[in-house]
Order: sequence, then structure tokens, then C-alpha cells
Amino acid sequence: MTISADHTAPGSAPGSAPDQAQPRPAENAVTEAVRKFGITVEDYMLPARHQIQMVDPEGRLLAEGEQGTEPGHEYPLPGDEELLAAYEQLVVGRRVNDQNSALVRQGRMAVYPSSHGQEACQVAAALCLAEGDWLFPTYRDAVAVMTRGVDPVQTMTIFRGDWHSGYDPAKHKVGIQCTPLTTQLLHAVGVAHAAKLRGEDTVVMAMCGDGATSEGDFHEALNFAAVFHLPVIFFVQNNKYAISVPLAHQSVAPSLAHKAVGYGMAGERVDGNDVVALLAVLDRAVALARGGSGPLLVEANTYRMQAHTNADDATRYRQDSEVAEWLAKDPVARMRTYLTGRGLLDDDGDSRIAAHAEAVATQLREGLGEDVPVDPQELFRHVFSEPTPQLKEQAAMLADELARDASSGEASK
Ligand SMILES: Cc1ncc(C[n+]2csc(CCOP(=O)(O)OP(=O)(O)O)c2C)c(N)n1
Ligand SMILES: [Mg+2]
Repeated sequence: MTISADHTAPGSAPGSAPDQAQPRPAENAVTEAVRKFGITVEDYMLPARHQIQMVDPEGRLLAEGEQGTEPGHEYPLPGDEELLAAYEQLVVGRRVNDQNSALVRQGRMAVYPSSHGQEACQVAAALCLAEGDWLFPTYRDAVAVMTRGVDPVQTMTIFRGDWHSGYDPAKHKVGIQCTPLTTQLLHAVGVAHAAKLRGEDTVVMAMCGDGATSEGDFHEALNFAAVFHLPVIFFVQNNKYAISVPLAHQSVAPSLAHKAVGYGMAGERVDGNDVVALLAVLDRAVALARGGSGPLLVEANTYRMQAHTNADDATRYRQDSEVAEWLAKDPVARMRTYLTGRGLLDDDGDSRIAAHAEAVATQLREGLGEDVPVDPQELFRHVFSEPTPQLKEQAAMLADELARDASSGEASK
């Protein structure tokens, strides 16, 4: 594939029609970046040759030359305060993932798609945003939703079968945790477009998985965002599986980040178990998007340590040895070692954080232990503005059955 700087600004070519004389905005951003970094368009838009990693699995900070950075793909180390905040959220996120898996086994939640092992992606996706920005999560991103500040019990309400999402998306600027794959990307692009038309400087974080990148909606969302030059970060958590389908059966692209260039946006890949690198890459992506550079695609290389959901048996399609390999790259242990080594975290600090995580788990046990008040008649509401005769008939039948149940219950007391 060849992309030349000229190709990015066809409007400026001799003989262009007058109404094409202005280069399209996306092209402006790319040529601007190319000038700024003194690199080629390919080197700007294509991901760096290696994934960006700052702290290795043993918790050691890599030397600058070993972080996978290249000119135009350079990332400053995040500040100590941001790193400590991220570690606290990692510990809380891990505790929440494990608590929820237990609550599912106890029948207190209907389903939980655990992000155990992916907590660094979850935490970084939320922490890099400013208050006025939007987050569009999937069903696997409950920890990102909580890290954004949504109450833990409200966050998990959707997983107990309540038809409400549990929180007000507009209030928190967090979309509903989406189960229909990739529809959230279109919602995200729509919000970014609206914000741009209103002149707001909102950045939108649009999350999806590796499998979701094969969906038609993925293409439509990325193309629309690139053509309209919208401030969206497409954040792909490549956890290697779409339920039982491994990545190799899903895509033969050199990497998922390489898909960006086909839309005319920049892509980057990052170690998804290294919260330091994730924050560095996503913080810069947010700054670029807010500054008017258009959309970006960031692929995080991570692993789903547990089954797809409680309804799945992962031992049927993957080897224990593969899981063990990823256990050694654990994002929480890695960060603990790194921060301890730098003297930013000691035993007291770690105990305080563990106690906070335990308090959140208690809140979840108590909140989800309470039965939800259910009104069976809700089944018939909001289906049609004018209920059909059949619905009215069924509603009356149900009301009658419920009344008879209630009176027989009274009688047997
Ligand atoms: C439109 C649509 N098709 C199929 C499904 C069924 N489905 C649920 S999760 C999933 C796999 C998604 O994999 P990936 O995008 O990698 O996300 P992960 O679950 O690994 O986080 C599929 C196919 C769905 N929810 N929506
Ligand atoms: Mg996946």
C-alpha cells in the first residue's frame, strides 16, 4: 500500500475543480501532523512497528528506546498521581470482577461478562476522559463504567435482567452497556457529530472487542467518523476471542490497529495489560482528538482470563497453557510491583486500597442481594403508543391471574 503526502490533499492538485480546492479536514490533520513530526503519511497513520509498552510484565520500566515508540508515535510517561489513581481502580476492578462472578453463581445476577485480566484497559479508557466527554461501553466494560463514576450497583443493574440500564446515560455521559455488537460505535459517532455541530469540545471514547471489528457497523462508524473528522477514539480490546472464535479465524489483518489507515485515520497498538502505556497512548489520543485531529483507533493487546460469560465453558476451545502464559502478564500485579519499586506504594497504601475495594464489593453484595420490585404489567407498557386489542386482552388475563394468586396466597396464610 502506498500513501503519498500528495494523495492526502487531492483538492490542492493542479486542475482541481474550484469546489474541491480546500483539502478535506481529515487530510489537513494528517498533513499537519506529518509536517510537525517530519515523517511520512504512512508512518503517521500506520501503527508503530511494535506495540507500545512502558512497564514490562515483571513490573520494570522499559528504557525509552525499548518502549516501541517511533517519531510521531512518542508518549510521555503519565504523572505519579494518575498512576496511583489507576492502580486503585485496577484493584477495585479486579475485586468487582470476582465479586460479580460469585454473585452470578449465587443467582443474584443473571449474567456477567467478566473483564478479569482486562482491567488495565477498563481503567485507562475511563481515566483518560474529561468530565464533559462521553464513554460508549460494551457488555464487558462495567469496570470502565464504574471507573467513570457510575454507582457500582447501578452499573450492574443491567446484568440482573432489569430492562432499565440502571443509570441515566445523559447524566453520566456514559452510554448503555451494549450487547448488540458494535451498535454503540454508531451511537458514539452520532454523539460526537452532534457535539461538533454544537461547537462543544467533547471527546467520545467508543469501546469494542476484536470480534466486533468484523461487523458492518464497525465499518460504518469508522468511515463516518473519519469523513466527518469527528473526535472519536475507537478503542478495541483485542482479548483474542469472540466467544469461542479465535482472532485468527476473525481477521488476517496485520493487526486490528492497521484497519485505521483504510479509513484515513491513525492507528496505534498498545500492551493492554500495561496501564502505564495505555494511559500514555489514550491521554495523547484524547488530546489529539480534542485538538481537532479527527478520530483515532487504538488496539489494546490483552486477554480474557475467564470464560466469555458464566454460560460459556472456555476449556472447550482454548488450552490451559495459553491461559497460564497470560497469567504471567497480569495487569494488577505488574502495576503493584512497578509502583512499589518506585517507592510510590507501600504496604499501608496497598492495604488502604484493598479495604476500599472490599467496601465496593460489600456494596455490590448488599445492593444486588435485594430483590428488585417487579411489576409484571410493565411487559405490556411502551410496546405501542395505543395498545393493540390483543395486548389489552393479555394484560387483563395477567391481571386476573395475579389477583387470583394474591387471594389464594392470602387464603393459605
Ligand atoms: C449483532 C450481534 N451478533 C452476535 C452477537 C452474539 N455475540 C455476543 S458476544 C459475541 C462475541 C464478541 O466478541 P468480541 O467483540 O471480541 O468481544 P468480547 O466478548 O471478546 O469482549 C457475539 C458473537 C451479538 N451480541 N450481537
Ligand atoms: Mg474478544
